[in-house]
Amino acid sequence: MYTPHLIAISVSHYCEKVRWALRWHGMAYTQENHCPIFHITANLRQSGQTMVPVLLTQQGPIKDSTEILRWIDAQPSQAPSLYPEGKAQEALDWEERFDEQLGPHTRRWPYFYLLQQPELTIPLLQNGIPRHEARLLPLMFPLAKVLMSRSLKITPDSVERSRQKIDALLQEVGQVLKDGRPFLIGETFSAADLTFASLAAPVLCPPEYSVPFYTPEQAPLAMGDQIQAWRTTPAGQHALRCFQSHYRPGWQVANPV
Ligand SMILES: N[C@@H](CCC(=O)N[C@@H](CS)C(=O)NCC(=O)O)C(=O)O
Repeated sequence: MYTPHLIAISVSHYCEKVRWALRWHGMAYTQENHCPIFHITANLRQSGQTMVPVLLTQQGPIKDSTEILRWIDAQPSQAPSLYPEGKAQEALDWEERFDEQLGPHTRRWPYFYLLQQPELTIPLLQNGIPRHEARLLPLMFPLAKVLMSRSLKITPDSVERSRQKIDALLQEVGQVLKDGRPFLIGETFSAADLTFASLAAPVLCPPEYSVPFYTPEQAPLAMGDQIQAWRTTPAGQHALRCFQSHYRPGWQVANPV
């Protein structure tokens, strides 16, 4: 019996989305976590490309968090489907929207602040990664900072645009929830809520997240204030509630392995 193997960047919110789905369905899996840059060789070797998450399965590597969720959801499980009958397309539409329009911005916006704060960021990236990566990371940090700023296209203007996009999407989600529905597609928790909560996590810092985030108090002032403000929005509250009530912990890690 082949156990699926997850290749991840430990702090990545797209990887958190997959971890959440694996645990939702109680699926046994093994995993390896890397910090950015170091993930490249391990991933290239095993899946032929660099982006994570990747789930290695008996059928081969599955890339892209949405493809992975759909594969996990199609396996035998006691848990309710994340794509409920009759609402599957609606859940998938939300999921794809969050993947494309939320995830990139909730990554760029915090990294703008974090890459200027090695004392906060290095321990965050060291969670769960191999010891040799953890030891090399402080030496590599200046290079990682340049490469990540470039690949995430971090500039003061792009960061402000990301802040506005996060704001707009949180407002839209708040509007949808205004009729009192407990979840985005109605009465049932689905891939839509799971994706929204996972991908919003870097700007809300839920305490349940697999990797212990910075708290708003530890973050630089402008960042901490914005996190506090987003936490109090109806959409922010919804994401935090999903973590409290529908997140199945199982991999909390604080040290290099
Ligand atoms: N659409 C992809 C996005 C995944 C993604 O952006 N992954 C980032 C980490 S958060 C990544 O692997 N970046 C490094 C790289 O591309 O080499 C998904 O849903 O899985």
